[in-house]
Amino acid sequence: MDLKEAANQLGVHYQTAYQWVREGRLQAEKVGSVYNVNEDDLQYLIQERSKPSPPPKEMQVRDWAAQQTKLLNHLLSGEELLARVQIQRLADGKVPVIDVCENLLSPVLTEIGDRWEGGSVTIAEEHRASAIVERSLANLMSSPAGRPKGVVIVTTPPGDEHSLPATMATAVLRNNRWITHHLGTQVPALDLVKIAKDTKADLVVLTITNPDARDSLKMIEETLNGYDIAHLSGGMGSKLRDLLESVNTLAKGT
Ligand code: B12
Repeated sequence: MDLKEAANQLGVHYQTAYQWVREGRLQAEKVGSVYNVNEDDLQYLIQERSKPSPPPKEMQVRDWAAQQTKLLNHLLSGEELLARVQIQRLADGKVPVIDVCENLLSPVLTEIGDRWEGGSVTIAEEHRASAIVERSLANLMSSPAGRPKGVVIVTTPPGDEHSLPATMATAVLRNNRWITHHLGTQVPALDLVKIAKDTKADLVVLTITNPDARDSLKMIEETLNGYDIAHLSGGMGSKLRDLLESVNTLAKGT
C-alpha cells in the first residue's frame, strides 16, 4: 500500500507517517516518487503503538550546583528553549516542584539579582531571564488527582512587582492539592477581600520581595484581619517548605 493509506490505517496525518519513515520508525520502500509500505511492517508499528508507554523514569538530581550553572548560562544568553527543556526534564523526571523552585530557580534568580546589583548584568538581561523563568514555571503547574485540601489565594501586596515568588508558591501549593487562585501581583485590598469571599478561600498568601512594599503589606494584612480572612505572609529568604508546613497544618485543623 502507499504511505497515504498506511497513514490512514495508523490514524495519523500523512506528514507524521512520512516523518516516521525518515526516522526509520516505519519501514517503507521508495518506488519513483511514492513510498510503499508492506502490510507486516505496518501491523508491527500499529502493535508497538498500542502498547502502553512505560512511566517516565524518576530522576535524582545529585548536583544542583551543576544544574544552576547550566540554567544561569541559558538564562543569561537568552536561550529560552534550552532553559525550558532543562526545567521540563526535571518535571518529567518527577523531581518535586518545590526542589526545582528552591534548589534551582530561586538561587539562579538570586545570582542574577546580585550580578545586576554588581553591574555585570543589565536590566534588559535580567528582564529577559525573568520572562523565561515565568514561562518555564507553566511547565510545573500540575494538580495531582485526589481530594483538594482547600482553597488558597496567592498574590503580592500593592507596590511589589515581583511576581515570580508568588508564581512559585502557586506551583508548589497546586502540586500539594490546594486549589490555588493566582492573582499575579498588586491586588487592591478590597478586591482581594471580595475574591477571597467569592472563592471561599481558606487562606490568602501574600508574597513580599520588595522591602519598600512592607507598609502596603501591613495595610493589606490589617484589612484582611478586619474581614476575618486568614492570611500568611512570607518573602525574600523565607522558604516554600515553611509555607507548605503552615498550610498543611491549617488543613489538619479544619
Ligand atoms: C526578577 C527581579 C525583578 C523583576 C521581577 C520580575 C518578576 N516577574 O518577578 C523586576 C524587574 C520587576 C524587579 C523590580 C525591582 N527590583 Co527586583 N529583583 C529581581 C530578582 C533578580 C529576582 C526575584 C526573584 O524572583 N527571586 C527569587 C525568589 C523566588 O527567591 P526568594 O526571594 O527566596 O523567594 C522565596 C520566598 O518568596 C518563598 N515564598 C513565596 N511566597 C511565600 C509565602 C510564604 C508565606 C512563605 C513562608 C514563603 C514564600 O518562595 C520563594 C522561592 O523559594 C531579585 C534578586 C533576588 N535576590 O531575589 C531582585 C531584587 C529582589 N530586586 C531588587 C530591587 C531593588 C528591585 C527594584 C526596586 C529595582 C528598581 N530600582 O526599580 C524594583 C522594584 C519593583 C517593585 N515595585 O516591586 C532588589 C531588592 C533589594 C532589597 N533587599 O532592597 C533585589 C534583591 C536585587 C538586588 N540584589 O539588589 N525585580
